[in-house]
Amino acid sequence: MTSLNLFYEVFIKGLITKIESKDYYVLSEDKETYRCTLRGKFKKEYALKKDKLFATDIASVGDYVEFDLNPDGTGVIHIINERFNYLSRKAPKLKGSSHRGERLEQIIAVNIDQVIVVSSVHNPDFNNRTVDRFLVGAESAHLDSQIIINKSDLMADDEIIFWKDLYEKIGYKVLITSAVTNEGLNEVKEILSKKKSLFWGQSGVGKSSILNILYPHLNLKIGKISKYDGKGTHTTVTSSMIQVEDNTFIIDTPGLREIDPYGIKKEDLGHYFVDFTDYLKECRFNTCTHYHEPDCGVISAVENGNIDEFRYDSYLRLLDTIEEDIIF
Ligand SMILES: Nc1nc2c(ncn2[C@@H]2O[C@H](COP(=O)(O)OP(=O)(O)O)[C@@H](O)[C@H]2O)c(=O)[nH]1
Ligand SMILES: [Mg+2]
Ligand SMILES: [Zn+2]
Repeated sequence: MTSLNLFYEVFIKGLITKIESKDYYVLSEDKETYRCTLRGKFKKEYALKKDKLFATDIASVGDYVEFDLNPDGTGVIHIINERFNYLSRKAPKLKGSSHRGERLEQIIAVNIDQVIVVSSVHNPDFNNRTVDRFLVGAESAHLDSQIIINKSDLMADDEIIFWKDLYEKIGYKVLITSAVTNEGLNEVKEILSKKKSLFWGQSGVGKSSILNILYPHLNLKIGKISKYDGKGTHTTVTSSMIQVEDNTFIIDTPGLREIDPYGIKKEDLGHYFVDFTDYLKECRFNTCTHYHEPDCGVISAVENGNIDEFRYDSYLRLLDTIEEDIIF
């Protein structure tokens, strides 16, 4: 007897929102979260190239996937869709060794609509270099970013306005906020609406406080410094995506206090300072690093006030880090 083996596979579509060890939490279109594992072929791919891959290369927070269900209600991911963008950083060194294998780039999250760089005016003090570092990370991933300057209740207005003007002149939207007086929070909610936003900023600037006021049901812990667990293992840097409203997601990155943008070459760094771009074509050398070279358009622009000195100072600091850390 012949039997026709009709092979129907009905997959459920969803979004990876959290990863814990080998468990992938997938939010389906019907708003249920399923605990899933990766199908064997993905696991094999990972096992074979373990020294060259991070698990997040294969499946990361923000990936759109398709899975089917086991009888016990858990799922198995069969399809991982192509990513339209990703944010990565230079992987931390493992204890007592060099970087893991040859793989230096570690993916933090994928399919992101915008980066929200969160800073504060005091406690911790506003640090323009840190803000610039985050902006460069976002620019190098071709992601839009906006800036929040929080704790406005702790500082006189003129100092805050100085920084707001500086960044708005460059082209970034800047929101001044306070989780104490609620200044600016409605505007924050508006820019987050219907998007996937990655919240990026030092510990203590007020990210959780702002989110708790906007979305009280989140009940995030305040004042908890999400510590790197000290072991320096790569698994500690797991980001997670929280659905705060329909189609509105926040990507939280605990433990990711600082970022080392990955793979930026010295001669490319200037391209990620958006206020430099008009002047780059005036450099005599196309490999100009805008540091010591003659006939540099950027240096001229700093000298005649078209590029802000604070930004140029940040640029030089970052250029230094690249020289020390990245081996070509
Ligand atoms: N004065 C003041 N304190 C704030 C503000 N936002 C947060 N804080 C305080 O700053 C500390 C760190 O806040 P938290 O939201 O945990 O920061 P996170 O690490 O960025 O998530 C807590 O003690 C908060 O109460 C603000 O706008 N003004
Ligand atoms: Mg927090
Ligand atoms: Zn130059």
